[in-house]
Amino acid sequence: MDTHAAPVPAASGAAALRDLILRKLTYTLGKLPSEARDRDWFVATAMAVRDHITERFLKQMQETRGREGKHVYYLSLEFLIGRLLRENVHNLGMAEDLRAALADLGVTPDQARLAEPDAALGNGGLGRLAACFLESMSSLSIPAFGYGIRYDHGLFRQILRDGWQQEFPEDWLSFGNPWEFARPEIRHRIGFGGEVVAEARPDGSEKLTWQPGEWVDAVAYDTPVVGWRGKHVNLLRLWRARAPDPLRLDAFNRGDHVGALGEQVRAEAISKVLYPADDSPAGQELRLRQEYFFTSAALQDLVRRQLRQAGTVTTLADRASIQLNDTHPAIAVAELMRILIDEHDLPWAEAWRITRGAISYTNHTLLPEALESWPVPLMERLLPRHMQIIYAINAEHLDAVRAAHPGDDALLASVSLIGEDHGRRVRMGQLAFVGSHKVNGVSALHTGLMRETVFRDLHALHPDRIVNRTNGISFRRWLMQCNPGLTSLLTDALGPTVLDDSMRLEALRPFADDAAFRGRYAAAKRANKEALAVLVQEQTGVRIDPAALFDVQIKRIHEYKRQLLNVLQTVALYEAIRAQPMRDWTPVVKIFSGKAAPGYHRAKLIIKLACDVARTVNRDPAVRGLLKVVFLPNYNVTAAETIVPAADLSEQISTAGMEASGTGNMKLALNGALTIGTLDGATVEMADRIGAEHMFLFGLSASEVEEKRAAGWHGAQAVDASDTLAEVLEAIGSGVFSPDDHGRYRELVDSLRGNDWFMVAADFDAYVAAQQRAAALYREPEAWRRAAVLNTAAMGWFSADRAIAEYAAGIWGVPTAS
Ligand code: NBG
Repeated sequence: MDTHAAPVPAASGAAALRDLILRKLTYTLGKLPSEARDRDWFVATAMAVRDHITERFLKQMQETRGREGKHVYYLSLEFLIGRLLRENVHNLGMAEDLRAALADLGVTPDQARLAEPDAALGNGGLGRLAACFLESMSSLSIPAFGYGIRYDHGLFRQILRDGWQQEFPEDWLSFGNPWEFARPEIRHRIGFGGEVVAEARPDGSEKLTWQPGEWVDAVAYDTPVVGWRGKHVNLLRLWRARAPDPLRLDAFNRGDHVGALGEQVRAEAISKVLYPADDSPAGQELRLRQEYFFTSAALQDLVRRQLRQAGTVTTLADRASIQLNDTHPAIAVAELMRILIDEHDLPWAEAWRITRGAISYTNHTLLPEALESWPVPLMERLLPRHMQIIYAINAEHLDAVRAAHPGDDALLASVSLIGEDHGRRVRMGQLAFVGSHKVNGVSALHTGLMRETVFRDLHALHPDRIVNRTNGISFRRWLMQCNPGLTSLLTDALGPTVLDDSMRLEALRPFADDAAFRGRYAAAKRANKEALAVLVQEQTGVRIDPAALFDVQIKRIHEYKRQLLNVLQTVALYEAIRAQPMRDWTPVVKIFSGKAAPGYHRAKLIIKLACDVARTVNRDPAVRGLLKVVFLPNYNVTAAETIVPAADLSEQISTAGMEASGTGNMKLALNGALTIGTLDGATVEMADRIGAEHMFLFGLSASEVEEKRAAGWHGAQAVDASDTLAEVLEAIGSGVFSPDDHGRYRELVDSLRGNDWFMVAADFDAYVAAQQRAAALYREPEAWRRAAVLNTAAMGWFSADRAIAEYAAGIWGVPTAS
């Protein structure tokens, strides 16, 4: 047989696609069309589409064999993928064929599409960014692998029971995953625990080797990621944890049926759930096991590829760029050193040169609680050899600092990889910084703050290391697929090349002054709002009027994101309408959606408050037709795809200095929502491009927040100065919205009168004023639409393609083909 034969082509055209889907249904699923459910149609369709992707992938492999260039390895504990059918079909240019093929089979595209589970292997922005980035790497033909964990259960399903968040396990894999290839033959052994033993080399020197006490296997599952116009395919390789032995047969035969499975359960717990609660020591240990598990599997995998392609590890840094998505994979610094030194016998200095040359690190937050550190005793027990290596890296690092700054003990303590503040802990941010050639923040403001705050001293020692890479979003998913109405308007106006080069959106500016275009733009928005109104009614039973201003806040629930500020303003508006019902009010629908971390009680209380306010407001005839409030449960990528195109107003109201970038801000503005926001994260750069006059900016700046905190700010000062705020807090605190439990929000309200850490009270009046400006502009529809068009026009730069091209050029040193 000719082993170089080309792969069998997946026939193209609607009729061939129909036959392929039917074959999948018949022979892979074993079903008759008459018995097939929507889910079966989805699986059969996905498998047919996957054939097309696979064909391209195999051809590409064949064409590049023997001359593989540098690869990018994107290591991320999270990939918030969502559904893939529409994205893949769209990128392959198969949408029309598929519609015709399914129609022939008596199925609508939506029947198949809506049956796809939402793959939620991430929490929020960080994981969604990783998913957008993978798609852009394929679209720019950058050879890349995404590496992560194939969690059995992704982010929990949120149910609101009487306004309280409850978490239920999510089950995205229960009917199989038609996008992935299981690769049982691609398997790496991951060690834990045990001891380090010293042996003498023939030359008398000492060689240290790790003898783990426990092994877990990492098994690969590959999901192909096809880029725009089907140009290039990369793999997302997710690892599943398996025990090397499926059970202890001796114990089983002794009758200990449960104990015989103990090791298997312990091993497989690693890939069981996304983000296990880490408020217990066992939870912390599991989290560290997850991080090491996938990092080690990824590094073993890429080193094996390096050896296969180059025959030596010494050129690894020329052939591999390893991007650490936050500190979760930061143990890579020590693991790569271990592999190079212990397994490939490289001298320390050379191993260090390769490690730093290959690795780079993205920081995604300055919040102290999110900066990872691991107790030294836990590291010593779980990863003893890595702990030795970290000590050795630290010794060398501190020697260099001492030589440059003799006697500066405070500096040494600040830059050390080991922190002494809460017991001895390994600081993963510092480890990632020291082990990388580039460290990046995700917006200009955030990068500046990294240099001034968490990494100030390290930055002074290595002034060229920190660079900025402002985030971007996939325009394919967040414009073309989720908003086909607006997209066809844009291609009509600007030509189809706008689909390939988002900067061409700039040419939309003159259309802002074209009344006929504005009319079409408004009609597309209106249709999207009607679709959202249907979803809202289905999910909450509340009817909303698509003519009203849709004011949207969708993101994780967190005090710094200040959903609370939005709720307070809602209450203020509610009371104002009740007091003066006859005024010329702008009808508003407040739409909230988002999940709170299961252990974050304050965030859950804020959800409850939003729901309590919603119930009171929606029942009150005095505000009927003027104000509605809804909290949509179980926010995920799929829900966002309906909400984003329908929003009029985008809430980006974080305490300045605390949102590293934000990416929802970009999605919403691109789809023509006007931003009400603080000068935080990438919203600052959006304002530079959109023009502050087409946004509703308000509130303290990051430096003003710092100054206020330093001066001992107390929210009571703001309450004393604002009758509106005082009344709102009085109403909430006294139980107007919680008649069943008057005291429910007393403590929450007290915290605003107290140190008001998130500056909710401090920014309240300015926010209310900004909301009034928004409501006033909405009453001038032509002016509003003009601003909306200008928002869309200015957002081209925030494409993930631009962001990835910047990583490629300045961090990875790989070429891009767009
Ligand atoms: C988040 C930030 C966002 C940012 C995303 C992606 C973490 C740790 N950080 O502001 O809060 O947009 O990362 O960079 O999830």
